Amino acid sequence: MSNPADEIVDLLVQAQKVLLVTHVFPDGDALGSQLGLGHVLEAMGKEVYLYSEEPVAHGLDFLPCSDKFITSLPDAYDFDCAVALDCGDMRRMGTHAKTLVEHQPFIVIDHHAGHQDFGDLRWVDHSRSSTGEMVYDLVRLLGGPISKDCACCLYTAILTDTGSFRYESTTPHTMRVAADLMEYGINTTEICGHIYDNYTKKRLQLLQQVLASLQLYADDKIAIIQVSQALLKATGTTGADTELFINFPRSLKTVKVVVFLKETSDNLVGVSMRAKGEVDVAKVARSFGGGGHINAAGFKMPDVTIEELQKRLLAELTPLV
Ligand SMILES: [Mn+2]
Repeated sequence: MSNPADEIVDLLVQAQKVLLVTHVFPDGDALGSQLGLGHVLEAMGKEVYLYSEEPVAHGLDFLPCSDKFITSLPDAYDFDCAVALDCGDMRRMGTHAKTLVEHQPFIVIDHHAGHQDFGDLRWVDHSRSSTGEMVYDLVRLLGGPISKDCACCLYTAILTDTGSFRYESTTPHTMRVAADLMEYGINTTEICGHIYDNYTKKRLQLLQQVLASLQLYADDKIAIIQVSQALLKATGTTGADTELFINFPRSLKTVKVVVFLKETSDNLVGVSMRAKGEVDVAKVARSFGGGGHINAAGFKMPDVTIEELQKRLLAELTPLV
């Protein structure tokens, strides 16, 4: 069987007009991969369209060309190929997922465990730290030029999806790719500053309140935090401001699982889970209709209160820790 990465390279070399998409509420890996590949394809003389349902959120708008995204699909839908990056599930592409995936050929590059197959040509590797790491290897095969801007995007993708090279998915290859990207003259301290030390006062005050909601169970092995719409309103923040908050309870020595319960504006409760070691939170997320990685997963549930859902989750999680 031929390597899907080689087949993707063949398609991209031939293509002139390329559409790049990712998942809704895109994170560093999603946007970094999309932009990183976009920079290379553009340098190869191709016409590149970067699609995202929403404009790039504050915090990731330092990424070079993050202002180039289109938020609606062009009328003339005549791309030579479309590529979905970091999308574990077709539905995660958002409102226009069905239209998007009808495009042929539709290429998928992803590293999510429990990836739901879609598209025509898939390169899915669960062992990879990030889609950014895969895009780097693809770009090497493609032989396209890596600019400093491209290196910044791919480095950000890898940095954010590995929790700053701390998660188990970080391999020697991940570090070599990061080292190679540093050779292009990117300022990694500055990138870390953009990612980690870029809070607004409102956001820090929101964190203060969210951490005040901390509850510990099962001999301090399960930590639960939550945020309500009322709290977002009171602090003048949005759901996007809670990004990475889940990592704070993770710092507790005894903790094995962190649950973050988020009341969303559309009357759903969003749940993010992070685990250390052997606890498989993706399995738990799947039993609630969601998905993710073994130690980073989530789901959304309608018609339920935070309290009810917390009770049900504790029943599932307690035997696992
Ligand atoms: Mn990712």
